[in-house]
Amino acid sequence: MFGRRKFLQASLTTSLGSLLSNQLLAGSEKSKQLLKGNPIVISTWDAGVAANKGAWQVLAKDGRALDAVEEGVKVTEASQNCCVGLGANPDRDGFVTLDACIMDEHFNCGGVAFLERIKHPISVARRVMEKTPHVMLVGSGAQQFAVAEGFPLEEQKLSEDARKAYEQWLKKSEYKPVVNIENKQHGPSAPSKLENGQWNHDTIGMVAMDANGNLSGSCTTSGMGFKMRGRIGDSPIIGAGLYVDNEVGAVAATGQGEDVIRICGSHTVVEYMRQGFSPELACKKTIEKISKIKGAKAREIQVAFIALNKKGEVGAFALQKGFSYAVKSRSGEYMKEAKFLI
Ligand code: SD4
Repeated sequence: MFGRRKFLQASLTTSLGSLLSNQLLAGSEKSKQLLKGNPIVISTWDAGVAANKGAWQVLAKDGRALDAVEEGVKVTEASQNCCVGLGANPDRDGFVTLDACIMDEHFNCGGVAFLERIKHPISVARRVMEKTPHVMLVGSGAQQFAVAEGFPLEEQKLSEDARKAYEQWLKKSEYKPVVNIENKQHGPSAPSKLENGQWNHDTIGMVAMDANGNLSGSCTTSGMGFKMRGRIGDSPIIGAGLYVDNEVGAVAATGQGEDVIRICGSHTVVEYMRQGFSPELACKKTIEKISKIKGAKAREIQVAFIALNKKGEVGAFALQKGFSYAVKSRSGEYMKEAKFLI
């Protein structure tokens, strides 16, 4: 097994890519061999640490990246947190609605959006990919499909944390269903930040390379807290919240979904990597694009990308301070605060 010994000698914070970069001859058979046996996974935010451990159960046994990214984010979906899974914050009508998507090394992809009462939307997204001729199912149709596939329909009930957060939010919100309500100038809006100072959204995006050098990715979220009912973010949309091109790299997004969608964010990062930019620079150039479009309003939002290229190099970049990501490989694991633009 090439590289395992060398890899184990590397420091925890050394990326697989920089370790191998001098030895790789891009595109050669030799380089493909070198990547074999060196799986790596990267995911968003603090919850990424536990999610990566879940993914590692698959990757460590030389399993497929697709299985790893599903198992990994299922850890977050099953945990109690503000922003992923059924325990998360609801929409402004008090219902938790979930978005997710998944993509493999062959451009197969599946997504679900506005899905209610299903614990593991990522697994439903995978079923959409594998068992239907479609890429995306939403709302009651997605739920109907999930139930037909044997996913239990969970009770429609807020977690204790979510109930408290919602009650708190309702106190200050003069709730009115207004078109473009997320835009502050149009009326009452969910705050950009929660009372504890955290961004009022979060998600788990994960990309991985397996022992065969194949890439896959997953993304799952409850979306923006207290969002308008029916609102769908970037997370279930292939090319926006997630994109995988097995010849180039894999990317996931987090943050203000609307601003990721409008530039097909994850796809854009992949295309920058195709042009030869490192994962971090590719993320940075995409963030710059968003910042340019938003102008002064860029300060009101957060957007971040994580990226993994075909050489096993990882990188990330955020619009604002405060985004961190988690990486795990055979050389160890670490959390890192991403560089940011403004
Ligand atoms: C969304 N990008 O719904 C997703 C989730 C999120 O930080 O807010 N992530 O916009």
